[in-house]
Amino acid sequence: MKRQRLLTGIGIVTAFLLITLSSCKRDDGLYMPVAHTLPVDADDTADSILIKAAHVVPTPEQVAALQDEFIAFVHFGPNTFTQREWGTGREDPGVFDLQILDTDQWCRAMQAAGMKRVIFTAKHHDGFCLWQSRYTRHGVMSSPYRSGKGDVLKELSASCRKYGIKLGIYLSPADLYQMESPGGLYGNLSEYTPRQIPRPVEGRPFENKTTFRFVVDDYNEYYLNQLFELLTEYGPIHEVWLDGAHPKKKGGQKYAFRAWEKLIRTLAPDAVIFGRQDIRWCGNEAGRTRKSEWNVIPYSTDPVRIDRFEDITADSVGYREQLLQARFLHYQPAETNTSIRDGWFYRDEPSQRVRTAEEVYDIYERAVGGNSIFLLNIPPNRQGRFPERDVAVLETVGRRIRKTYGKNLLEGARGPLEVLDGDNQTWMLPKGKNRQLVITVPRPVTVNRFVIQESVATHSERIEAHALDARVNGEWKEMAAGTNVGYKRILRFPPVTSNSFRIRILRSRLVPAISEVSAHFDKPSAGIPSE
Ligand code: FUL
Repeated sequence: MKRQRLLTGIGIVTAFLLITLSSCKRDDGLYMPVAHTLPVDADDTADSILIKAAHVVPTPEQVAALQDEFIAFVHFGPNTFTQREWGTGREDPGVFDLQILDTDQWCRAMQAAGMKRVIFTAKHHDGFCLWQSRYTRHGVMSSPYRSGKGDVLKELSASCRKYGIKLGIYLSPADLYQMESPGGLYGNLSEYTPRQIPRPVEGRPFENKTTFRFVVDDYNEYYLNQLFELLTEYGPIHEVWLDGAHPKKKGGQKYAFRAWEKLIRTLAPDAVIFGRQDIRWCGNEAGRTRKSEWNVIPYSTDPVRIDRFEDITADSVGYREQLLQARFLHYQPAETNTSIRDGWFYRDEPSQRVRTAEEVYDIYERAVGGNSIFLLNIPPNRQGRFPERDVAVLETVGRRIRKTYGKNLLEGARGPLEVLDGDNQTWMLPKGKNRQLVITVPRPVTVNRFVIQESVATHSERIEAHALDARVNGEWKEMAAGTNVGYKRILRFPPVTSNSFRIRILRSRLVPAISEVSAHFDKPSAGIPSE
């Protein structure tokens, strides 16, 4: 729970009030602390549940993940060479016939696109390890790459440092090699006994001397030992991606997630965990986004205690009506994950379809501008590089994002915009029907995008419906309407020229707090809807 206290639902008499949150309190003298998870109690009413929902805020690591906005996914491994999507676990490590690798080129392309972090498949479902693990021979150590001395993750980690990109790891819980090979540890029905993590390996000491003791079975010990290597020897790790897919199952293998979590929180305090309570899957792999992507999510059991998270795939999640059924309210942003290519792994040229820059830019605006994180996969080819076609798309998309969003056309505006800069500065919109922000710029501007952000870190997400008007020929004309806002909403609409704009809040949970408003012009292009 955060110590910060905040305003809960009092009416503000003045129209636009700049406040510093530390000075906020309710007029009845009561405080309601913000939290990342809040229980719904038996005596809660519909109103008090909504007040609670309006106090559920992200952790600092979730805020950082949201602010990274556009991030990269890299699927690489034996599948790149066998041209499969799912390996079998019975591949000879020799198939990973990598001769050259250029992770600097990956990072340059990510940088050109404006991506801030990358999640790398250190181990996919086939169990092949792309780093020099002490705990298996099934990986780069048995491949031709640098005569078995290569370490793909180490090279990527060095490039990330060089280009200022944060690193995350995908360590598939499903492991077909450990399932299928003689003596494999996955589902081997071994006993749960106390084990020391990391298990010492002769001649391969760890610099980090932290040790853990967990009661786990063989596969969980293996997984924890590998997590220890990844989280201590490859620079700060910002995300641990726990994939939910299982090509096969064996022996009723369970995952000791609470032990994994303890190890991750201790060794990688900046990391968010995908697939568990920190970040959720958006529910599809096609780049589709929901009309309203709420991040305050209803749970029937305490998300801080459960270790199995069901996929949330429904069209509507976190609406008012759904919150009223909740036993717990929890902040959990979605990642919109999709691939730039048809499939997660590189297959071939030119038949493997690559998304156009138009498509990627459209998903960017819907995902980032729809309160989620955009995780785009770019699979390296068999020459260890991002393919040229994919790089061209990333460069075009990055240029367009910078061109459109790099400049706020409301600069120099009169009124509340003057007080927008700085931390903890927020517009609290007044209570009642007349909640609106009027923004006037000195000279008319032509715009077709508006960005609105709520102060989610301190005031949660509260806006449920809003509209944008522009003053044209002395009359207000509605240009766009949307539902929730949260971390960020991008409104897209046909170009309009005006020097006065108005944001109307039509429905909200408590008094909404807006931290940022900006207007932009995106050069219209066929294929991207203006909505
Ligand atoms: C899925 C996996 O099965 C795919 O291979 C891919 O890694 C995707 C991102 O997640 O669950």
